[in-house]
Amino acid sequence: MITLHGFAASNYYNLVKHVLLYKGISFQENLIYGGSDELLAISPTGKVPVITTTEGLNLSESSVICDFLEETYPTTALYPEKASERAVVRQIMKIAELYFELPSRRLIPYALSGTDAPESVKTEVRQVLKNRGINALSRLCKFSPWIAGEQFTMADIYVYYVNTIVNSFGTSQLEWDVLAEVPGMKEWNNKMSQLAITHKVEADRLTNMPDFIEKVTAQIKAASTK
Ligand SMILES: N[C@@H](CCC(=O)N[C@@H](CS)C(=O)NCC(=O)O)C(=O)O
Repeated sequence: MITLHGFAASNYYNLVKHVLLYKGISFQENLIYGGSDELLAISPTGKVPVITTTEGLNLSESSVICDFLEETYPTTALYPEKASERAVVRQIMKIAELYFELPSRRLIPYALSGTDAPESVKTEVRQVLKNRGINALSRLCKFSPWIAGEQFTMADIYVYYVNTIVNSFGTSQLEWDVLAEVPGMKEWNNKMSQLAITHKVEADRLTNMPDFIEKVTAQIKAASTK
């Protein structure tokens, strides 16, 4: 059986979990946080998520895990059959990661420590979100009804969990409803949030949150006393 290592407060962890649940793959979860030797033994970057496959291979990087799961469990396909259409799905995922997720992540330390990000950081983040993320996703996404068109794909799952970071940290630190800038995205996001699997993943996230916050607060305290 596959083991999914990580913690449910992580959006990357949750997107892989959503894929596992969607495909009906049996898996068990192993709660593990960043910074532990146990994690470094299975994840070269010390980040989650990691899966241990049925052959005992440890694999990290969420998009790589998504591809592995698709190739190993092709039924209930999450990529289109045509190579060009698959590439478009991956293009949406990559752009969302680079220009939505990563700039928004820069705001996480400020939000978690209850401080306001410096104006210079906010300006940079706003620029990447607008000039790259919003503009590119507005051109690429179809929302008819799914993000890449008629078929529900990996990009629907991937971008939904990217958006949890954009929504939580972009919106709070920048006071800006970023998703509203991409025509059709808010309605689609809302539809995604109502799926049964999303509800299950979200319930587990809420259960893990207090433990996660305790860990992060302890880390922030330890770093400030060094
Ligand atoms: N590019 C990685 C990013 C994973 C990532 O940033 N994970 C965070 C949790 S959301 C993490 O493990 N943080 C712990 C740390 O950096 O020590 C992926 O796609 O899986």
